[in-house]
Amino acid sequence: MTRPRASQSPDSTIVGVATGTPDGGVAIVRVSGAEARAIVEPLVESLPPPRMLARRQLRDGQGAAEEALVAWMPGPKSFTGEDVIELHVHAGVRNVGRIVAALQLRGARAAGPGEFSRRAFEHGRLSLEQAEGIAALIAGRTSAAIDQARRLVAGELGREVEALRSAVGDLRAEIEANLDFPEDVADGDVSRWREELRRHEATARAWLQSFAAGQRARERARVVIAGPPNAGKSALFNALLGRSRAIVSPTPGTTRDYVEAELQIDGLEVIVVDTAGLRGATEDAIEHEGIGRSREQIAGAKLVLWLEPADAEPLDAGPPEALRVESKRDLGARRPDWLGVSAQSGEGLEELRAQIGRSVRGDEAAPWIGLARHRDRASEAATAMASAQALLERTAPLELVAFELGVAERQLAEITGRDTLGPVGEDVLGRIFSQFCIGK
Ligand SMILES: Nc1nc2c(ncn2[C@@H]2O[C@H](COP(=O)(O)OP(=O)(O)OP(=O)(O)O)[C@@H](O)[C@H]2O)c(=O)[nH]1
Ligand SMILES: [Mg+2]
Repeated sequence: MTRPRASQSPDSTIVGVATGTPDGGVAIVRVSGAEARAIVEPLVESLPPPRMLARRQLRDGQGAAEEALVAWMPGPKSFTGEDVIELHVHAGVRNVGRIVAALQLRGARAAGPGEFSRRAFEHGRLSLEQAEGIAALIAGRTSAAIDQARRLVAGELGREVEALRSAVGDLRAEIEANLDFPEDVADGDVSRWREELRRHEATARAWLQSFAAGQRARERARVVIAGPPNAGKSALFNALLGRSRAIVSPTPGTTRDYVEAELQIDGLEVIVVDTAGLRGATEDAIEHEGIGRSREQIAGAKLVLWLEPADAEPLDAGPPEALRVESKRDLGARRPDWLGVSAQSGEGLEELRAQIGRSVRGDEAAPWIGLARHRDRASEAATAMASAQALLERTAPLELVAFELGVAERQLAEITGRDTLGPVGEDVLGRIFSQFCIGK
């Protein structure tokens, strides 16, 4: 049996566990590189036909064979663009470890973080922002974050950025064609260039606006329950969660510090926060501190539920933008135009959930889907386009204008990593891919 030689070169064949921990029933061990077939085939006797999952006996050379499903995806039409083989094996750290060790013994090298995705990028199978989308998809904690990451992976951002980059590139080429005879440039051309640049800059600036909206949408909104002591805030908090998370008692001032929990409302994840009851004067230092924290929570909330109980006289109605809720409706109703709920009978809870969903949803359909790195590059590109316009305005040499447009193009090209103007720096790539997990 010939054993392929292990190598540390970037061309070497790598192995990694593609499925996450904790263990599920199945783990996928992925091998990618020119030697993939030579390394794996002897362990499974024969590879199935390309892109078909087939059952094989997998021998790791240490005892009995294990039954595995094998998929063989010859390059370049594979995830990484190289020959890829996936082994679907029984999960479990020990079992998977033995299989990986057998593959390493045959010459595969353990993949580093993000190495599969990096290879996909280097072989032109993914652009940079799509690879970042995969990392964001894996890390996504909210459904808005997942939606945005999927759009990134689908290349939506890349297409828009490429369109702008190529428009700026065309303009630069036209301006450069005039470098030798600047005196022949017509005034009409200059004003047309300025107008085009103004539009391109506006496109990039509009992205910056929606980046912010996209970011807000990715974060979980905080819904803060506030009001006077004993209003039934903790009871409502528990009722919304469907479990007894916070202490409820007839003693006013029971909740001292805020308590938060995640809640799903119509497929949206929100953080609900129960706070200490607000009252003007208190001798109690702990309660005083708790009230300070309640105010901070109210200030940071996407939505405040201001609670006053049906068995007490109306107070101050809370902050102006709050959703006013009358609690303990099973005891009567004093504020007929408030939303009435009862933690005890469940009355009004459905309506309350619906209202929370409506006010939290807002930003979710944000059109832009980029991450912070994309925002920074787009912002630099917009700045360079603004400088180019200023240079044209004061009839500066066209070389300077062309230079600024080159900067803008370069910034945009860094978003997708398409190397129209030279490859993206190793520092950029290293930072991006090191944030991936191993096996991705
Ligand atoms: N009848 C009735 N009583 C309720 C309801 N919700 C809460 N209570 C009672 O009201 C009292 C206060 O409830 P909590 O939920 O602890 O009130 P809180 O607003 O969290 O109070 P603090 O933490 O002290 O600010 C308890 O005795 C609860 O049993 C309700 O919907 N109906
Ligand atoms: Mg409480």
